[in-house]
Amino acid sequence: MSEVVTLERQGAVAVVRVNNPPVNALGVAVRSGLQNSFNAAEADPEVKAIVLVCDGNTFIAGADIKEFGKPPQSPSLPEVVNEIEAGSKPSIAVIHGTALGGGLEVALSCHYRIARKDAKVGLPEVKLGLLPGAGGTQRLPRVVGVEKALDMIVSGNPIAATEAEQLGVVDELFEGDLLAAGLAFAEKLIAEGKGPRRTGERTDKLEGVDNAALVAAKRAEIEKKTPGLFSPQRCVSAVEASFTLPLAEGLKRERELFAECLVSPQRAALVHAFFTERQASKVDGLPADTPVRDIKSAAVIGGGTMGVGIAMCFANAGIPVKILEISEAARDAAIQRARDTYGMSVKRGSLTEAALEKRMALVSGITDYADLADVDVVVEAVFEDMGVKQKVFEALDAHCKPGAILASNTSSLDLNQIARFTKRPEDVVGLHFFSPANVMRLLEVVRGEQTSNEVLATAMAIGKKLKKVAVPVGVCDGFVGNRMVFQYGRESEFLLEEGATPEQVDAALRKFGMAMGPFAMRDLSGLDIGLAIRTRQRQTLPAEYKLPTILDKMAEAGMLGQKTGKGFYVYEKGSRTPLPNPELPAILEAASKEQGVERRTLSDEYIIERTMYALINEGAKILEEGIAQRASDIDVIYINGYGFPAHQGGPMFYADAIGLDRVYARICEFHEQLGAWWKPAPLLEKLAKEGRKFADL
Ligand code: 3H9
Repeated sequence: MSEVVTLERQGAVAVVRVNNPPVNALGVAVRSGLQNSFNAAEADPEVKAIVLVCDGNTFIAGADIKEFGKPPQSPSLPEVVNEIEAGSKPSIAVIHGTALGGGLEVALSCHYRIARKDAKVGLPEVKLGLLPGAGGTQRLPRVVGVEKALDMIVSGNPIAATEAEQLGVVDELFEGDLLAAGLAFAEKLIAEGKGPRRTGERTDKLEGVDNAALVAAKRAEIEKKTPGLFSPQRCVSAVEASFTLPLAEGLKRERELFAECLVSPQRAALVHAFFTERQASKVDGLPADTPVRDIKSAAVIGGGTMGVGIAMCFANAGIPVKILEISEAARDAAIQRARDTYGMSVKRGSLTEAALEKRMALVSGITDYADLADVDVVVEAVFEDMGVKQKVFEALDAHCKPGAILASNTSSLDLNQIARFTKRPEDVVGLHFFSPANVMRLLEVVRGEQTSNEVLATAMAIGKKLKKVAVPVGVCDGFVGNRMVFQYGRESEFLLEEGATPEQVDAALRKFGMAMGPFAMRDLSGLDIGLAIRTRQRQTLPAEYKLPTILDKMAEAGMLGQKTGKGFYVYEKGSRTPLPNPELPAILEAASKEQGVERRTLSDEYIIERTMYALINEGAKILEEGIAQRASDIDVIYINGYGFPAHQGGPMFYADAIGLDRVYARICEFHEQLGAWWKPAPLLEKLAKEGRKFADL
């Protein structure tokens, strides 16, 4: 018998134990181990009930994602779960941590389920471009009804154990020891003479409800919210089979739909996004035994939107945080801003009043650098001006204790120069949060030329503690994300000057999957943002690097976006709904004329090429310069910080999927037609000519 699954007997109860770290995924060894153990327990005349329990932090967290795309190995999971359900002795799944995907499907094939109070259960397959493929779409509706099953399967979001109990997904909640709880439940079943209770045989929850109407409504909702996604509609089709077909045929239909998802490019992209997000936290060349400093307290310099958002991240993680401002009024305003922002979450129902008070108790305001003497990490979030940063870092150097981490949230300034304002450049690191910092998951951890390994490792650990996706990057103008988005923004603006409208560009990119179009995004962040950077670039860039002027023209006319009610779109008072800006066509005409460009019709495909290939070309340069460690880190940055669709895998994965030879050839054409900005990255040229991919690096 496989050692990842063991079987032992405790009186009349057989205990099947899974021990496959880190998350007890259902690789082939676990599947065959489960099959063998349940068969052996079935065959043992002394056994009256079977308990399934897992070692480590969690129950089974799903199929082994690493096996997708490889030749299938027997036994398959559907085979295993069908056998468990068919068993003649009552079986009990004892859930702790998370029972996800195939893990919940195994639990649903057991005849009873109990869960530790802090556990979660769910079917998150849709987030990987799949659907539950081992009976989840047939068994869950039989337990919770079609409406709730559709919600869980199409959203992929897990539910807490308490809700699972209310819904009947689990029979009982427990606290404390897993095995003791499992054995007690099993002995109770034996004493009461209870036999198997097979989910697949139930039909009560499928009756007396207009399930067809629920399915139609869900389809319409998906069509509206995520029209470009492959697997959600198939999830619905699979659930539909639970009430239109007998179990065996429903399971067959589920398998067919699962197989369609398995070979879809979106599944490959989403699995890439899953693994690369985890890989990004690993810093190449950083020894595994690098010590990590203890972070028990924090401070933020500057109580603007960014500073307060960063302070909230620490408070959310239970770390006391001070906000330093220059005056008492500014300090009090910062504290109020934090309270108001939490207050909005309370209004939305995502935070309780008590949790708000608990978090606010961790946030304090100060005006004196001397009060920073005891903090473990300081994040500077002041105005983007080197002179201002110099004053802050000199003061930090004077007041912070030895060993404190001095971090800058700069998004474009030279971190190495900032570090030199202190006598301890090895303690200086960049922590580049994205706005709103308390919401956005991405954190670029900027490694300066003198940042020590210990400080880098601690900065990555801080990212994890704050529940961010922390990605290490090197020093350059804009680091990875903003350096690339500059290329994307510039091309979008050129497209307007060549004949496109903001509506067309935004719609094309949203159809591609971007969370927001570039112009709706510009209106949100404000057209004056980056004005200083553009002015500096105009002065320093060689003459052949032309910049679009549309943004500056609009900013000069006072069209700053949502904050002035007018930008690329107009916004009625109190509304964020973009409406066409009637003054824009004349401004676009004038800008085209000024650039000497004849306005023409541009296709959506062309819009995608211009914007995406600009990202890819810059990404290749960033890789070559070593600013990002891996192509996949760039993907992680783009997905988590810039609304890039995970189902396209990130810009570099997208390039690999198209084929670098094709991308390179098109960039060469653009270079010829559009000039200097399009000079192909040497790395892209090399890989294209060698027939390789970014993923091969
Ligand atoms: C499925 O079940 C299909 C079935 O319906 C049908 C089949 C026929 N496989 O996230 P963490 C690794 S689809 C392989 O950092 P946490 C992960 O890469 C599956 N590996 O920990 C990482 O490795 P490393 C449905 C996996 O505590 C390590 O485990 N299930 C898997 O923050 C730790 O992961 C899911 O989609 C896996 N399934 O969070 C659940 N899962 O250390 C996916 C994790 O080398 N998993 N790894 O970087 C999760 O959501 C989280 O990992 C979990 C733990 C919440 C479980």
